[in-house]
Amino acid sequence: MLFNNVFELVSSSWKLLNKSRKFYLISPIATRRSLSVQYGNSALLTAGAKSYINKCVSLCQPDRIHICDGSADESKLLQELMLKQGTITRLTKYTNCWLARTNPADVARVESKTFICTDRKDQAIPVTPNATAGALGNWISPADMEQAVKERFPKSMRGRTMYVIPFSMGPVGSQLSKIGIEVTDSPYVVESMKIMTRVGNQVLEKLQSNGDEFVKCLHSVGTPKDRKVAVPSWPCDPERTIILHKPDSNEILSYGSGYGGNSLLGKKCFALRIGSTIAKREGWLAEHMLILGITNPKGKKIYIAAAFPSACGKTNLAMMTPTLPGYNVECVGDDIAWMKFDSEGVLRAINPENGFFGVAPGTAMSTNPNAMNTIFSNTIFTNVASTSDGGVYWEGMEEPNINNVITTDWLGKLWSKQSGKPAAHQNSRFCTPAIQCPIIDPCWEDPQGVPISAILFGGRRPKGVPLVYEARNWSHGVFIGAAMRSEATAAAEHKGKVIMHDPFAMRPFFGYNFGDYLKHWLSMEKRGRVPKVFHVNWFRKSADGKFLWPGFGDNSRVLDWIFRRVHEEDCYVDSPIGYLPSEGALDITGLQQSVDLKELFNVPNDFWQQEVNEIEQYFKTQVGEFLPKEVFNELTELKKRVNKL
Ligand code: GTP
Ligand code: SPV
Ligand code: MN
Repeated sequence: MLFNNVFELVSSSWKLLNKSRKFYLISPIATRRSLSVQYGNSALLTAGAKSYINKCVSLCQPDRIHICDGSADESKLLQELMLKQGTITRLTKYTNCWLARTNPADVARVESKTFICTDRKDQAIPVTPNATAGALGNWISPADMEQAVKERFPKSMRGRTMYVIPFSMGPVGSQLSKIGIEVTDSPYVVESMKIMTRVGNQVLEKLQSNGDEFVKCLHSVGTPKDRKVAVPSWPCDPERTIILHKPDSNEILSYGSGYGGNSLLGKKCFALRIGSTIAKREGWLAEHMLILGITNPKGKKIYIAAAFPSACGKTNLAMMTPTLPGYNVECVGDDIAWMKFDSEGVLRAINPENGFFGVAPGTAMSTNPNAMNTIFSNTIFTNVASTSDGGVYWEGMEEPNINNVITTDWLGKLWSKQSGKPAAHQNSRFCTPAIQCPIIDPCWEDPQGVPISAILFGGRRPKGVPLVYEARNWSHGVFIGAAMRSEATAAAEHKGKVIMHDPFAMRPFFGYNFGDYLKHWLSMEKRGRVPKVFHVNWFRKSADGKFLWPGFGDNSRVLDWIFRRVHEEDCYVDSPIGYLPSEGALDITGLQQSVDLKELFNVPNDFWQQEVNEIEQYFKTQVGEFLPKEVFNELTELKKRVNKL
């Protein structure tokens, strides 16, 4: 057990006792510090929780402990504190809304500093002679992880309060849900976790009855080695940031960053990386997918899950307003799906989250009115611009009054459109309760989950990839997921617009070897009735660089075709890459702009020959012997079909 080792290294003989809501840290070596629980009820803690907190206290040595109860009073307290520290400002134009400006060096996930720790390297990533570092995740040995922890966490919470956040991923009490405890020194993380997950005493009560099983999540914003905190209102240690996962013991340790997926550990770290390893063990799927319900004009409803890489349109699709008359879309989740076959062989999905941590730029009444109608109460905005009337602003927001107010950009500097600089950071976000979404699905908290009829894969493909095509069968669908590529976005540290491989939109989020992940996906066919699989691309561009497809609400036209295919309507034609909508099958009646359908559905020979070669090269160099033969066979078949083009 890594923690025990670290614990022993730091101070083997410290003990923490719980006496009538007080912790006493007792050291037999002279010093005797008492550590008070300044907030919360420690009597509710299970033995396992106490022991974990004990270890975190010994390691990080905070000055105070705060056990979160998830209440509104607690939020008030922490908001006041963050106001005083300058971490947030109040957005007076709205109700209970806040703006945080981060250290400009801490604005996105850092994939290169994110590691999976297993005994053997090939348990975490495919090991091949020519693999590119980080292409399918990063591995760290147990010894190196221990060293990394030892170099960063000891005393990292000195002078700070340690917050203990008991949280549930998924509705409390659902068979599909899992519990975590995040220990952090950031009140911003506490308030964000209270939006993004279910936090509070009900979770501790559940722990009492579930065998005290929880994912251990330790987070510290840290302090730079030279102790010079560049932005005191947003402490962090970008140089030494590291995000560590130990699937064997369900542990996460994150140091140095307060931002998004680096610090809200329920999200990518737990629900995807640790989640995917638990899912593998228990026979289900933890995926980077939105979940939506769609009802057709006849009143028939299906649920769809869709995997697009970060900043590629999940939130927008999950909340879309269909332009196709008679259709209705409802939102179950916008980022993560946990899916499991029930006893009848139906694939059921829950959204393990409780809120949306959505990309702000581009969010507008014209593109995503449901998001706009969600986010102006009880929301924490991060790195957007603010206006002198107490509001927010970002690129694409369509703010008619923007010229009548003074705007301050995400860096805290006066801003004007003429400056040519973006007002909001490209990866600026809103953190908002899901329940406020006007189209939240009536079953979004159903403990059974919702039945999934179709799975979509997609990405930003400016060239060659049609608007939509359907997989021939399950293994072809798994191949399409494995072969996914997309333009890099600002959600992580990647620069430029290179087309990156991002299989299943999970490249940064696999908790175990991608080859084994593919085998697990292939095995689903034996477990129940698998959904139909599709690939979509809203982002194809014309020669002059304009999007060929209007996207957003008009994506309902694609969902309509998918809906009909799920019901086996004969509205497709075969193509080398999969099934395409047959002539006239894509409903474009009432489309506001003229669309070059020929270009949008073109499958260019030279492009696909190149694409196939690229996929082959990728599989060879990055996945090697770990690639299941079924997936290799799909590639061979595609190659044959494409070469006949
Ligand atoms: P993460 O939260 O990082 O996982 O991102 P996401 O997949 O939820 O992406 P999101 O829906 O926030 O979209 C990211 C960006 O893509 C926003 O700026 C959107 O405006 C833009 N976008 C989303 N859907 C479409 C679309 O159909 N067409 C076009 N052109 N842009 C879109
Ligand atoms: C993503 O990058 O896919 C996100 C944002 O959803 S973060 O929570 O930072 O991972
Ligand atoms: Mn995401």
